[in-house]
Amino acid sequence: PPDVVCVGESMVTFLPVRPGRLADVPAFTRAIGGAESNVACALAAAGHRVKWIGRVGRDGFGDHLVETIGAYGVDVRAVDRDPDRPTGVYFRTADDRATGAHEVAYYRAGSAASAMSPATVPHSSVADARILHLTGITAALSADCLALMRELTAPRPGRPLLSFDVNHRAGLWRHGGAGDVLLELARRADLVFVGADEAEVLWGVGSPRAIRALLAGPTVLVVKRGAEGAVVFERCAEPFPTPPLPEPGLRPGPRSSNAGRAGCADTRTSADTVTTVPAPRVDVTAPVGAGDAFAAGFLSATLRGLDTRTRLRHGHLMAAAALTVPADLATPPRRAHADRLAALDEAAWG
Ligand code: KDG
Repeated sequence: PPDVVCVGESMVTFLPVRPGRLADVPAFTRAIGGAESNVACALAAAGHRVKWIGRVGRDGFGDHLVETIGAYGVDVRAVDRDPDRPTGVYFRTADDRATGAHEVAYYRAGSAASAMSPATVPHSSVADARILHLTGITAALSADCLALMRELTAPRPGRPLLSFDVNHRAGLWRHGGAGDVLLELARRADLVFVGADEAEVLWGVGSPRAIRALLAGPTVLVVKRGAEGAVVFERCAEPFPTPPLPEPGLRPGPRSSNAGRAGCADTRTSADTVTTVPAPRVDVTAPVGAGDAFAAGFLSATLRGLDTRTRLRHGHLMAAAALTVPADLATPPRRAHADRLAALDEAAWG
């Protein structure tokens, strides 16, 4: 069975050959995008068993996505092919060096993935995983996709640990509703990733403690604050209902120091443990994909049973790799290298 199942739309991404307005860019290079498959690829590269479930067209771009994501070692056998609807694509401009502004042009309305529904991704297709990873992007794609998200996030016995990245994409929510829908879904998850900036836009709260007050349900809440680092609130050192098993062939890292501490049994009333880790300083080429890489690093270290601080460090390290390339996906540091970096004193990161 897979360690992680990721469900969501993947798209062929077109990156500009030079900076400037979308109107002026003369040519684009092809890459792949899609927040959930980005997480899947990074997790597979880190040595985990991962399945990606999505829908693509029965077209060349669909072939490209399935083949490329499969080449990362992700199980793509459950990807549905739509003979009538096309694979989604999107174009982006380079970030303005001074302001970080960029343009995104999605061509995904009516895409094969927008026709995902509770019928196309039944519970049985995700039930055997240890973690189900979803993002708020899927909720914005269509009414059927929102119904799918509600179905997959509904509490039910035996549901895998639910990991949810809020991933607010303003361009997909032009008709409004993002704040309410994303809050509803995030509150149903066990583990939530959210940027302090997106929480401010969505819910008018930007401080980590205020975000935690709003999102009190999830056992683990990760608030990302860009270059300032990330803070984790957790009700219990181990977010898994059962202790994580070491991966075959993987050396276990440092174990959670406060696993089993009093209060873990009642995750709703026990006090939070708060852990903050600064981000390493990197020269940013493009932030796109960094959030997905962060989630993958954190989930990878979680699956390995590493302690909270080390989970955050692996998140930052994966994100740092993604920040230094123009595309979503970077070659992540090899596990042994990442473990050595994660063991360094944080003062050495800056
Ligand atoms: O996180 C990166 C994604 O934003 C990018 O790959 C495209 O999935 C995407 C989206 O919907 O914006």
